[in-house]
Amino acid sequence: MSQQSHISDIEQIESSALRELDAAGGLDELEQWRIAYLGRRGRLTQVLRRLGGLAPEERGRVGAAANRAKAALEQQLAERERSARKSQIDASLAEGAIDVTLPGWPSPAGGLHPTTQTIREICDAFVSMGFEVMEGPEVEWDRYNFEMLNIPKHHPARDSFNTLWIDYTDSDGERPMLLRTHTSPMQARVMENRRPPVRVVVPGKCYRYEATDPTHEWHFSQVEGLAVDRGITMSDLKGTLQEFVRRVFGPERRVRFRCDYFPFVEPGVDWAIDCFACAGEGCRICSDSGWIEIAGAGMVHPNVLKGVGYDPAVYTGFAFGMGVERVAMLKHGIEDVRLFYANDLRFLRQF
Ligand code: FA5
Repeated sequence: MSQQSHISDIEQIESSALRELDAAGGLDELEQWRIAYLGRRGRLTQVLRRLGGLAPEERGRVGAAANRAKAALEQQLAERERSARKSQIDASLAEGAIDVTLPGWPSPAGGLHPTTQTIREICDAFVSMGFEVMEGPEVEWDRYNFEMLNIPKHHPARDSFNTLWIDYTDSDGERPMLLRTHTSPMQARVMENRRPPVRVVVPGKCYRYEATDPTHEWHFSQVEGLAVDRGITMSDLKGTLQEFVRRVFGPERRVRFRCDYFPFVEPGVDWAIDCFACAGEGCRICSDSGWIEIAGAGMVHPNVLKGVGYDPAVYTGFAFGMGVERVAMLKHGIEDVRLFYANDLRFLRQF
């Protein structure tokens, strides 16, 4: 092929390219055109590739003609792409013009779960009475959940905690780990790590292998309270809990302390408030008793104090473990504890 025929080949490619470019419509067609002429296997690209095979004296002129054609085609393509993009934007604006009078999309705001709100309220009441707030592990050792609370292995009191054990066996063939059944293990953990005076409240989740009913869930929350110092008596316990009820429920609520047994306190009490639904008359919610128990409490047992290295002849203390959902039920008149974790937004949105 002569130098002249190479050049006329290039001119032909250029003029047919320009004709086709004129006829090309939107961005898709322009892209097809680019691939056909300027792409890796495009017609003009092939010519440029063949330049290397030409004699040096031909290569200069043919190369210059090819490069000029390529620059011209690229420039035309850029102009056409610009105007195609503009028409596309104009069309989509015309089609989806914004109507500023339409209402916006609602963006629902989340809220705190009623359990979280109640934990905060309970803790605030105790913080204002000089307690500090701490947290502890939900997966606990038998040692803290039972042993250090004066509940040795094979003690019948273990049966009152329907325990969920972790499937892990130690070298003695024992299962030493569980989902804590109450927040009381934090009594031992706190006292092990500090000297009196101690005044803490510990909110957290607890788990029991429970047959559920309107006042029993298999997982629920408690707030543990612990105060240890010289000269603390049962009156301090009663006064503190009575003041808590006054702050959180108001002065009209009736409070009942009744003897109860927990191995880690002596004496022990169950602490109840009159039933919100029947005002003490007796109904399904309070099992016809007129009272709803919200906490176990008592004076810290001397064995528990000894176990953490406190001298029970010098120090005394009180402790309580309060059911958070039960407090929320009393405050808001909720009839079934199972509503808390059923994930029904109709219930949750009310708080
Ligand atoms: C205890 O858990 C003791 N650790 C409380 C305690 C602490 C006593 C310190 C003495 C000193 P009890 O099992 O009664 O006790 O539970 C305490 C409170 O947790 C109950 O009064 C109740 O309000 C709540 N509670 C217990 N079990 C459930 C359950 N299955 N569902 C919902 N709330 C529960």
